Amino acid sequence: MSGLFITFEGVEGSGKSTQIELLRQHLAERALSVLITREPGGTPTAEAIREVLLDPRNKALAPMAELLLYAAARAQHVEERIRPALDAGQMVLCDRFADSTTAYQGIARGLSLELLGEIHRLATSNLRPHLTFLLDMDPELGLQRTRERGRIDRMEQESIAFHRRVREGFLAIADNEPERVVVLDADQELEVIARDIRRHFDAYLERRAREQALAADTP
Ligand code: T5A
Repeated sequence: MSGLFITFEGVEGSGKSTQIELLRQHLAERALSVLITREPGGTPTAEAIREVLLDPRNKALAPMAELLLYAAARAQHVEERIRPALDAGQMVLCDRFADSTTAYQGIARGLSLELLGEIHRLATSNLRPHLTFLLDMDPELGLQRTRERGRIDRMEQESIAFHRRVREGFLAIADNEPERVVVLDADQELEVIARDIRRHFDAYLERRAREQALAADTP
C-alpha cells in the first residue's frame, strides 16, 4: 500500500463534508488527484446499507446489528474502493471511518472496544488512516446545523447525552493517538479551519517525504 489515507471525523454537522471539499479544491490547484468517499457508503452495496442505518423508521435496530451493518459496509468499501485506490498510490479522503465506530458504537453505545477491534481486523485487515482530522465542537451546535437542513436521520435522533459521549469518545481517541489525530476547533469560520487543515496536511506530507528519503538511504 503506497497511497495516503486521510479521514475526517467529528460529531454530527461538524463540517467534515465541507472541509473535505475545501481540501479537494486546494489539492486540485496543486494538480493532485484524490478519491473522495464517505462512510457508511462509498459503493452501491455500502450505500444501500447506509439507507438502512440512517432510516429513522429503523428505531428498533439492535446495537449489535448496527455495529455489524457498519462493519459490513466498511468491509465492502475497503475491498472495492479504498484499498485498490491506495494500492494504486492514490490519495483517499474519507468522511468518517473506524474512529466513528469506536466513538458511536463503542464509547456512546457501550459495546466492547475489544470486540470492535476484532471486527475491524476481520472487516478491513486492520486498515488504519495515516492522518485524521477531528473536527471538534459542542454536539448541540452541530445538531442545530444539521436540523437547519430539514431532515433528521436515525442517529441524529439520539439524545444529546449520547452525542456528548460520542464527542468524548473522539477526544479520547485523539489523546491516545496524537501522532495520527489532529484536533481542530470546528466552531470557527470555514476558511480558518480550512487553513489549519492545509497547514497540518502540508506538514504531514513533508514529514512523510523526509521519512521516505531516510528509509531509502538506509542500507
Ligand atoms: N456512524 C458512522 C456510526 O455510528 N458508526 C460508524 O462507524 C460510522 C462510519 C452518518 C452517521 O452514521 C454514524 C455517524 C452519523 O450519525 P452522515 O449523514 O454521514 O451520517 O452524518 P455526518 O457525517 O455527521 O454528516 P453531516 O453532513 O451531518 O455532517 P458534516 O459532514 O460534518 O457537516 P457538513 O459539512 O455537511 O456541514 C453541516 C452544515 O453546517 C454548515 C454547512 O454549510 C452545512 O449546512 N457548516 C458550517 N456552518 C458554520 N460554520 C462552519 N465552520 C461550518 N461548517 C459547516
